Amino acid sequence: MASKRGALIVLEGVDRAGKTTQCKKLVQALLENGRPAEMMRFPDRSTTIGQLISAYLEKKSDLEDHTVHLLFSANRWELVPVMKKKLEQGITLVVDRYAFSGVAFTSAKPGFSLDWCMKPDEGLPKPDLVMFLQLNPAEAALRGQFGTERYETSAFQKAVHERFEQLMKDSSVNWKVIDASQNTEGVHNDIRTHILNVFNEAQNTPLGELWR
Ligand code: Z5A
Repeated sequence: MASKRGALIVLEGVDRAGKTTQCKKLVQALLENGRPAEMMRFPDRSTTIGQLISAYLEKKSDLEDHTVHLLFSANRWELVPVMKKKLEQGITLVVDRYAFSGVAFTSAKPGFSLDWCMKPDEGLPKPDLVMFLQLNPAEAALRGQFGTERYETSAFQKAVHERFEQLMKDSSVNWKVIDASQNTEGVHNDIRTHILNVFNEAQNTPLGELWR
């Protein structure tokens, strides 16, 4: 009998919503419960493509907007074989940002439609669950000043948030909204209630294709 696949769980949200904190906590909790799990993050700055993206985000280089969008997508596609292998091995992947960030950030720039932005990521492994960590800008500001990377301004983050709201209307994706203004444990507990059903579903259904 084929082994049961792992679940693909994505955490999304605006800047400082706590995605990285919660991805780490979730992986730790899953491991403690005896469930094989690993964290991934996008962009993955360790690859050759990821290094181009990293230099762009750090404002060490400039890239044309369509080009950088395609690089972010390519950075996901280059990791698809690794993701599929791990999922087939029964490892659950907890992913810090995915194609939804790709679409939300580029489509917040002038002249980009959601449709155009979604195309390059069509067919990626479809997450079994996407949790959006909801945090308003005033609460995010309490968590510290913006850093120095590209996109870290309040006007741009507001536009990104609006694009996420549009993406969340798509019922083909299993979205859950989490109140990220709670303390770290409170957010973690909410996340854990949402993942209860995901494993059964993942084990009984093949991995889907995003936006297809
Ligand atoms: N981008 C793109 O344009 N296209 C794409 O396809 C993709 C991404 C995938 C990557 O940034 C940038 O690339 C990002 C989107 C764009 N640009 N922006 N903005 P990154 O992934 O390297 O870094 P980040 O995602 O921007 O990190 P973040 O959003 O700033 O942080 P976070 O992961 O959501 O939060 P955190 O690191 O867990 O916590 C932030 C702080 O809040 C920290 O001090 C914590 O201790 C604190 N924190 C966390 N949780 C709480 C709670 N519950 N209460 C109080 N304080 C908390």
